[in-house]
Amino acid sequence: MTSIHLLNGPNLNLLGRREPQIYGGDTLADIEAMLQAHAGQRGVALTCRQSNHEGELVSWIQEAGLAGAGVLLNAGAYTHTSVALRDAIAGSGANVVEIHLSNVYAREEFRHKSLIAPVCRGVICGFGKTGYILGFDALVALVALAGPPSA
Ligand code: CA2
Repeated sequence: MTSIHLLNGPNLNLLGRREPQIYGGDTLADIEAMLQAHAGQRGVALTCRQSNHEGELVSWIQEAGLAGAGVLLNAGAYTHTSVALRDAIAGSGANVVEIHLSNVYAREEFRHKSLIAPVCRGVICGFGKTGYILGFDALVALVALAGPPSA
């Protein structure tokens, strides 16, 4: 069975409580429930996790790679700063799709640079929670086409 791990990074546990004009009004639990329903319809196993800690995200990326799972990753602000996440993605062998709720290119300049994008299979941003569905479908297609990732 195809397996996808949804990993959300720092502060995304606050979704729905502040800045709805940027990130929408849904909570992270709402988004995870939406994606679980979608995964169920497609017969895909989905694991959802969130952490504010860089090292925990690194461990989860490694774990997904070892399990042969695809990773849907909203790394939050670590997107713009984390060499550790970049190295974890590059070293994991996992297919990783980077997603963002907001259009980071329409925001502050420091959000225009992603350290992880070059080692991800693709990037989706600016579509709000719909981006999670788009990224999920892209990952499922990638995993189906590619077969198991190389060790
Ligand atoms: O647009 C995205 O999904 C981001 O990954 C969100 C990050 C931001 O640092 C990235 O540049 C783009 C921030 C997530 C913070 O989420 C909050 C939600 C509600 C209240 C406060 C923060």
